[in-house]
Amino acid sequence: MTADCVFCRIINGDATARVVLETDTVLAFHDINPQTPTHVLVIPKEHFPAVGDMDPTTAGEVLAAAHQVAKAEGVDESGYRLVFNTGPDTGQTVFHVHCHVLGGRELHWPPG
Ligand code: D5M
Repeated sequence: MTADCVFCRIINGDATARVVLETDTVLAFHDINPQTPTHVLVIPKEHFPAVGDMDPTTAGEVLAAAHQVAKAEGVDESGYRLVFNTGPDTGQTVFHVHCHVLGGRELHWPPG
């Protein structure tokens, strides 16, 4: 728990979110500023600043949950994209690692 972290506040119930999935170790909720019809964030409940800080077990749990979210949101067959913005070049704004689950429309490649 990091006091000034918005995602830690969601985990602790001190801030609200539209939760999609919760396990003992992971929480998934709708992004406040959706970029695609499906835009859900999957986060570990433990505070890690970025993807490289997670241990492999936690990283695996986040990925498994992301796929479960895609199924629950009905985009697992049409397709979805998982994104971990990491560092200044990506515009990462929240330094509690989060996996963006993006889908529900055709996504361009390469990304902007
Ligand atoms: O993206 C951080 C993402 O987190 C961005 O898409 C907005 C989202 N966000 C920020 N605050 C909230 C709350 N309170 N609820 C839901 N979603 C939120 P990044 O990868 O760091 O650029």
